[in-house]
Amino acid sequence: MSTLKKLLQKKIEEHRPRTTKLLKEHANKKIGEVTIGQCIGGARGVRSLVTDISYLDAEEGIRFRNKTIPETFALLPKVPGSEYPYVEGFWHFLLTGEAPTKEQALEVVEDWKGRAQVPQYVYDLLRTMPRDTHPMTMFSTAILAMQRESKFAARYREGIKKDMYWDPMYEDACDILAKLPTIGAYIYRMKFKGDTPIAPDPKLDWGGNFAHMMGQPRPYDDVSRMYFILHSDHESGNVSAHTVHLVASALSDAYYALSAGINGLAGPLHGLANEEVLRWTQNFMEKLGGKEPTDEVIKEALWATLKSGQVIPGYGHAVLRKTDPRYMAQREFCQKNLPDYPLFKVVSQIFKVAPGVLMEHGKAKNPWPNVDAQSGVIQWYYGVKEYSFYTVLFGIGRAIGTLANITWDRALGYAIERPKSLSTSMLEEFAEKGKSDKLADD
Ligand code: CMX
Repeated sequence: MSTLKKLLQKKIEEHRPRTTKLLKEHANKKIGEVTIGQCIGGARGVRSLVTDISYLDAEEGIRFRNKTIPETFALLPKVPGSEYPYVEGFWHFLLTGEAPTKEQALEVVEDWKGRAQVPQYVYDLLRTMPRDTHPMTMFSTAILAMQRESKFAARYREGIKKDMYWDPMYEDACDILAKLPTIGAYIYRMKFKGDTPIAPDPKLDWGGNFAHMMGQPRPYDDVSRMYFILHSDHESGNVSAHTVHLVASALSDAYYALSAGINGLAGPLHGLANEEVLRWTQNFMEKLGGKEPTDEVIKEALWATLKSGQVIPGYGHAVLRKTDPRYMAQREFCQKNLPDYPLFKVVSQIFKVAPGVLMEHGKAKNPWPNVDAQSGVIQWYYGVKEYSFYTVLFGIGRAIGTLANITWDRALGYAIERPKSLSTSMLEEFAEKGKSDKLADD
């Protein structure tokens, strides 16, 4: 058993009594109430999920295992010659809550290399799809197609005990993660680079290998490491994370669950917003025809978008009420590496103008930018200009957090998810009388 898996097993065994005690002794303690607004409004703020892997504070933003983004980057062993950590070490950290030593991170690097071979049928399948298929559809299909490899599904069929479910779930998670950079880069080069895939380099780490297979020189390897870590996890209630958790709660394996989560990430209100941001900004710059944009011109363009009934992509958030620290981490990267790049300047100018416009518009509860407002500009600068690919990058990152979560879901024996629905007439009764006669327990 690998060092990581042994440590994970120890952490699981230490943690289980906490969950058991909560369920046995405190199951009926209240932690919140549900309003009609929450019932109709996407369960916003309903406390009904549990994860110890990340926590999203409305003001502060995300913490991974109780560490802020800068603390996380500082804590983890760095790839030699690089300013960013091994993504493999971050996986160790997310799973166990302990920062790995360099040796422990390297053990994961080696483990994943042994699992990285993508089955030929995945390439064959991708090649049969029309070339104009969206990269997210290809990505999700590739993951789903590999379901036949699932160790969880095989062990379940054989009759594995419930307290061991986490073991094959962990194995599936590692098998999938090891392959995702190769699949992502293959889709990119098949679709956008004249069908010229680049074979992985066995000497490189996960992030470095992705950059290599994309055909991108340094420092794109650091961009990849930063990007994948920043996008990994954002609590359990966002569409992609929640979908993965929900599907896995039916004991569907990690392939089914992740593929479903990727489909949720493909929505324009979620991950696809990073594609939309670039599309919006490029259209805007094209209309300017090379002229330097003034704040006034940007304001007009933002209002035109709002008046046409569309959202300003990259702004707003269901939980956050301040600028997303993931936005800030990427902004700092841009300030250091591409301070004078015209597209970055426009994105910065939008940052100056858009919150005021959204406040005046008066609808969005959060007028500040989220992660998606800043990520595309970095890709564009380094030559990855095919913005329909950007959500695949998000998806590779998001797999890390969601797969860590479903490994723990199985370790702690979380139940199949099944919230209760009410009818509109029941809600109307609650609105009028504070209760519903149709519900026996009210
Ligand atoms: N531009 C215009 N209107 C916006 C807005 C934006 N950026 N953000 C929110 N609003 C509107 C909503 O559409 C809603 O309008 P209606 O009352 O007409 O339905 C109103 O403001 C209230 O919404 P909210 O409570 O502030 O936001 P929600 O929790 O409902 O939605 C989100 C959150 C992210 C979907 C929304 O802010 C949005 O659509 N943003 C733009 C898309 C985007 O950037 N998504 C990426 C989020 C991060 C990620 O998951 O990757």
